[in-house]
Amino acid sequence: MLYAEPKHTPTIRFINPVSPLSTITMPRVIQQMTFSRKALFLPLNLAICAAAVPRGWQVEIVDECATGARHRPRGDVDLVGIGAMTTQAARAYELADAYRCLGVKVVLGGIHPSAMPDEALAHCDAVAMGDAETTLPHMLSDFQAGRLGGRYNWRDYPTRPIATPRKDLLDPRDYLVFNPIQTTRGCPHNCSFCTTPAVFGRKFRLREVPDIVEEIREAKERYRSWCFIFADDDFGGDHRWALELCHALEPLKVKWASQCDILISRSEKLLSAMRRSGCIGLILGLESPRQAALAEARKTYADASRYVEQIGLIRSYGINVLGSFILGFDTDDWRDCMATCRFAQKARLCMSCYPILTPYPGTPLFDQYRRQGRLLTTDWQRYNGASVVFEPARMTTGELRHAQLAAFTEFYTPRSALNRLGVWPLLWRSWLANLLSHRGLTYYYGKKGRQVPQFRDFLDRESRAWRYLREEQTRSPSGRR
Ligand code: B12
Repeated sequence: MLYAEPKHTPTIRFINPVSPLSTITMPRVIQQMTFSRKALFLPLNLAICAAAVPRGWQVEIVDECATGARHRPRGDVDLVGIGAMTTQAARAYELADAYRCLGVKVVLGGIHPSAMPDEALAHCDAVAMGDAETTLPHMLSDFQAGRLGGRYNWRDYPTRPIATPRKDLLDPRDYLVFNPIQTTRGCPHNCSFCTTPAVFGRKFRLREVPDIVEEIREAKERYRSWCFIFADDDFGGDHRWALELCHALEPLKVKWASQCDILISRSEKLLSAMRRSGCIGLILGLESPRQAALAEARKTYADASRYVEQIGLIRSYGINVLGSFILGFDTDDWRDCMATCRFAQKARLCMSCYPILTPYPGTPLFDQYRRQGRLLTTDWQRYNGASVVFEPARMTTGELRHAQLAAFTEFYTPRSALNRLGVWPLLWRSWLANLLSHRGLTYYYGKKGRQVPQFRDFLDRESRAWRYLREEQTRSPSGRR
């Protein structure tokens, strides 16, 4: 009697590496404040990779940010796929090396390997540059034919539509944001610090509207989700398409927030449709209230002198504005950083953030600082927006970091929140977020026995805060100056 060999179903394991110095790994205090959610965002990149795997494969996702433990490589799979933003690169390489020692083939993908394919190839068998929807099917068929290797660049193949992520492979209880949804990909602008145009080009891609509606409908039914984050670079990159999407969202009766550019304020028709479709907030990449800094960042489409008016217009449609600023441009000194914080307060932003300028690999800024010999480190873990990894022009590294911390603490004081948010109408979500941010910051400094950083410390270099800064600078590898 002849027995047929049982058919082997190949297995691919996708891994989201932990990144201890970044906000994707939640600090314990935030875990406690958020009903013990383990990670901030569901790893959308890997859920989409899983959706791009052809039939006939078994797929699993390991998210180190959610398991809370470092994954121990095991040789029980056929192929491993690891995704990485820059802060995750070191751990991604460590995992890739360990799997290859076990004889398991590894592919690396995501933003960092796309920007640094040669560096990544030293740790894996093949690197995916750009969209998994386009590259992964070719990689898997090459793997099965025994010829997997080298670079798979999405630009070399016909582009495929943005896939619907396999969220069923992850546990909703682990994530604060379980339903990030990508509605567009890419960005039509070309800012010098931004990875998106540098790595994915400036072609702005739009997802099929019925696919987005279906993903939301399913999330409502299956996970009882009612609030969604559109994890786009620029939701408003194409106003006509955004309008079409808003009309399709209206009957779903959900709330949503996204990220977009200030040019959204040009179209009141769109703002009104956004509000009707459930938009409650927008993150705007404002970068700086000074035109000189915007010019330096090649953000040529933005006019800082109109920011207050444009923000006011967006807010008049009942849409909250979270402003994202960058500190550390060559034209910034500490007083400019303070002016940025004061601007955010004056513009009555509901929330704001102040990452330190970071020259991500692949960007024109990275090339410029490398040419100028101003990169202080290529320890990618520190490319997290909270470390100074380059030589600033008009501040020391310590001053820049102190200005960032002062901006955060001064923006979120209860008095600042009262001036910005008022008491009526009660913006309870914004109030809650502001109070939690303030509480988190004071708890952090209290626990460390540190004085809360303020801008006035710059005037008193003998203060306790300043002494701490000097000590920290001698300890920190990037605190050379
Ligand atoms: C949502 C978001 C976040 C979330 C968390 C995201 C997460 N995954 O946990 C939060 C708010 C926490 C966050 C924080 C930060 N973020 Co962020 N974020 C985003 C945003 C808007 C969407 C991310 C996303 O889900 N994209 C959707 C997925 C599907 O896209 P993708 O990751 O590119 O994946 C595709 C391909 O790359 C590829 N792929 C990806 N992985 C793999 C793996 C394999 C094996 C294969 C084959 C293919 C593959 O296929 C995928 C599908 O096509 C992006 C913008 C963007 N364009 O991605 C910025 C972005 C990723 N963030 C960025 C930055 C700078 C940060 C911060 C450092 C900001 C700061 N200064 O504080 C922090 C820290 C994050 C960190 N890792 O340290 C940069 C990353 C730059 C870089 N070189 O790493 C981006 C690109 C923004 C930008 N335009 O510069 N972020």
